[in-house]
Amino acid sequence: MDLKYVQTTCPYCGTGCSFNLVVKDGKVVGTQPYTRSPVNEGRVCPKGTYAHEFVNSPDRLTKPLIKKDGKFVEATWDEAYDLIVQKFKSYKPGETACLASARVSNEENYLMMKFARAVLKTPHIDHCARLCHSSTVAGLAASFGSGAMTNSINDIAESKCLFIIGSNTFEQHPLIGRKIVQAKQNGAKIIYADPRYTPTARQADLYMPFISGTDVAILNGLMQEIIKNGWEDKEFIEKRTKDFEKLKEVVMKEDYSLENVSKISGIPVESLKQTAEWLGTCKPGAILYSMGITQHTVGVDNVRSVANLQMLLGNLGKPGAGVNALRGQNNVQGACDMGALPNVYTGYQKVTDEATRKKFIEAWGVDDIAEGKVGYTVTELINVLADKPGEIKGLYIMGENPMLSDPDLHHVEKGLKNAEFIVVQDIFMTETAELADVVLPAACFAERDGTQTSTERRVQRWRKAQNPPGEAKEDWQIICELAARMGYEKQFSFKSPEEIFNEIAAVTPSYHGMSYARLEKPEALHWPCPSEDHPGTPILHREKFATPDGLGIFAPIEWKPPAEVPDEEYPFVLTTGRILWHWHTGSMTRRSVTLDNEVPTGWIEINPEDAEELGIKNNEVVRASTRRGSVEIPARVTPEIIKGVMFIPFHYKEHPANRLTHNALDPISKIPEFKACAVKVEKITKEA
Ligand SMILES: Nc1nc2c(c(=O)[nH]1)N[C@H]1C(S)=C(S)[C@@H](COP(=O)(O)OP(=O)(O)OC[C@H]3O[C@@H](n4cnc5c(=O)[nH]c(N)nc54)[C@H](O)[C@@H]3O)O[C@H]1N2
Ligand SMILES: Nc1nc2c(c(=O)[nH]1)N[C@H]1C(S)=C(S)[C@@H](COP(=O)(O)OP(=O)(O)OC[C@H]3O[C@@H](n4cnc5c(=O)[nH]c(N)nc54)[C@H](O)[C@@H]3O)O[C@H]1N2
Ligand code: SF4
Ligand SMILES: [Mo]
Repeated sequence: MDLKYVQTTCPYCGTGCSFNLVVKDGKVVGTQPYTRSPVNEGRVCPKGTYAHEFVNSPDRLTKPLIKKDGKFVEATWDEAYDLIVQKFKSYKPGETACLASARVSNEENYLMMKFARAVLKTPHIDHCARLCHSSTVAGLAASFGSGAMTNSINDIAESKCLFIIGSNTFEQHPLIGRKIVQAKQNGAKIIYADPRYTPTARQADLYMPFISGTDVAILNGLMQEIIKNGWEDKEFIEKRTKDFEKLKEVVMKEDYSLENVSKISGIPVESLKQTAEWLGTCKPGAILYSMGITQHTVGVDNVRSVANLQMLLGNLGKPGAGVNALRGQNNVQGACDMGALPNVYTGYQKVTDEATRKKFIEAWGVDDIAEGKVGYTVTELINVLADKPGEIKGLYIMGENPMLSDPDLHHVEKGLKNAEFIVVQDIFMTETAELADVVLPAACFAERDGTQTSTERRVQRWRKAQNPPGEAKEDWQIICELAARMGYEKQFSFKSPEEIFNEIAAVTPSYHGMSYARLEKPEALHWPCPSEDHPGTPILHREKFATPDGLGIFAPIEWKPPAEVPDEEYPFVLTTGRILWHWHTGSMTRRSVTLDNEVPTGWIEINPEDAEELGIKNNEVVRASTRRGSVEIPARVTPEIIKGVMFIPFHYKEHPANRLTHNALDPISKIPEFKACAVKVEKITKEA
């Protein structure tokens, strides 16, 4: 028997834990702790423990598939490539769009970005960060000049006060949850605000349930109370920030008195007072947030309010402090860093800057690339496909499943069906792949080398443990082979992920000093790492912010309700999200026997008082409807959700939450309002 251990990083969440894959006779059969990673020190959550289970699933795609007369038939790679090239060559620049993937490596996202801009010459490239932290990227860039998590994961344990709002850290970033426990053991106060009493709430010294969509009001109220008590950091405000007076004008309004905020949010005045006092007097303090803050039509406003609060308290640029936006997918930070976004090249270099465009034309050795305009975001792309048929004709989707993950699935389906030609590159036959014309079988994380960048900007290695199944190929190889057939062999002549990484480092200032050799050590490197002798940067904004004048910018923000609020017909707020055991659209975790056995079906959480009014019992199958559609789904009647709000996890294709959600977008970040829309719930009366 041949047994080996291959160290790699987890393919699930942005925490970036490491573990060993156990390889027996050439096949991945299990995981074992890798104790030298400073992130998780050998510990992992259940998804990490069972990350091997989907790898050799019998459902893996093993051959290219071409749809003929509505049915998929197996094809050779040559046949698949020929068809794709013939179609893609027939479209004008801008008639195609690419979706990159937070599931694949930096190298592969970089190549997808290069393929879109240099080969297809389209400005339309984006990925699921749009649905996730686009509000963070836009909001923090406006406040601090840079849109990433400011501090490191280990740093969280040093905090004296943790304010967690809109992040269910213990289920969604479990090994960051461990740092919360460590901070608590070190005497930190833990404050948790969330409409649901989640496993994270159980760790809190103070838990504040509230109505979804009232975050700005809460944050403004807290700032008013802090200023009234003189708890603001006057020196920090004076030396490091500007526009404080503008902030004050808004937050000191009567609208944001604790009494008014209590009425809007449902949080008792006493809890708000206690929170303000702990925030104001227990320093340094850190904020942890995630989708509860970002996924709103006011997502950018929410993020800027969080930034306001931390600047007010002087909680930036030092250990134990920070605005810690917990990035979701394993490599969503990296996919953004690689420029798989419609407005930037790698390292957030703007596409509208002509000098930057020239730099990439030269670096890539091409005559021309996509014009220097901002392309469509994922959410706009779906709207264009649905409402202006013919404008976008060809789609290349790598490692995303919008037919379950995008808002308002009827609308998504209409859009995708309007596309003339769709290529999906995935490891499984997904709901989206079903609508494709060509499906390309990809290798998974365990089957390739590469790098991924975690939420704390730490760039870490993936290492190949087994060969891909059947004829599946690594994503980077597929893109290179396709580009070569499109006439760009020279520009895509990479022989290994390391060669691609070296090109990334050359064109990206924040990755400039990185190489595979330097990433070998267990702690790897945090960007920015501008030169070969630079140690990397775990904490941002130490001396100054990344804005042109180095000052952080306060933004006066007024509270606005969600785009759709409850009324007589749809009397409750629907919010959606995740659970510990499953991952998004379930393509991987629902094929993981252990994980799927834990929680094999979805539900809608309903407060007991609401359930009683509706005459609904625990476990009864009910109909939940919004203006977009209906699902039949078991009710979970529980006091763990605030009255007036209901929650559905979006993992289950049997009762897809996104048939109900709303495609209303934040005007700046274009993120949809996954966290609040109006819903009604009815008993299903059996017909006689
Ligand atoms: N197990 C597991 N872990 C994951 C994922 C997964 O699918 N499964 N996905 C990963 C990804 S991509 C991401 S982005 C992260 C997301 O991580 P989180 O943001 O922590 O997860 P969510 O469940 O989407 O939402 C977090 C919380 O927001 C609360 N919430 C609802 N409405 C509001 C509101 O209006 N305001 C506030 N402040 N809070 C509200 C919800 O009750 C929920 O507890 O998780 C990552 N980790
Ligand atoms: N209602 C509601 N909807 C939401 C959210 C919410 O909170 N509520 N959250 C949103 C957020 S934050 C996110 S990030 C999105 C996630 O949305 P998606 O990214 O669309 O969801 P995933 O299920 O993670 O899809 C990833 C796909 O990549 C495939 N894959 C995995 N590994 C590889 C690989 O190595 N190569 C290739 N080619 N494919 C691979 C998987 O099989 C899967 O089909 O969902 C969003 N949708
Ligand atoms: S916390 Fe995240 S990175 Fe760590 S093992 Fe769990 S899913 Fe993987
Ligand atoms: Mo996400």
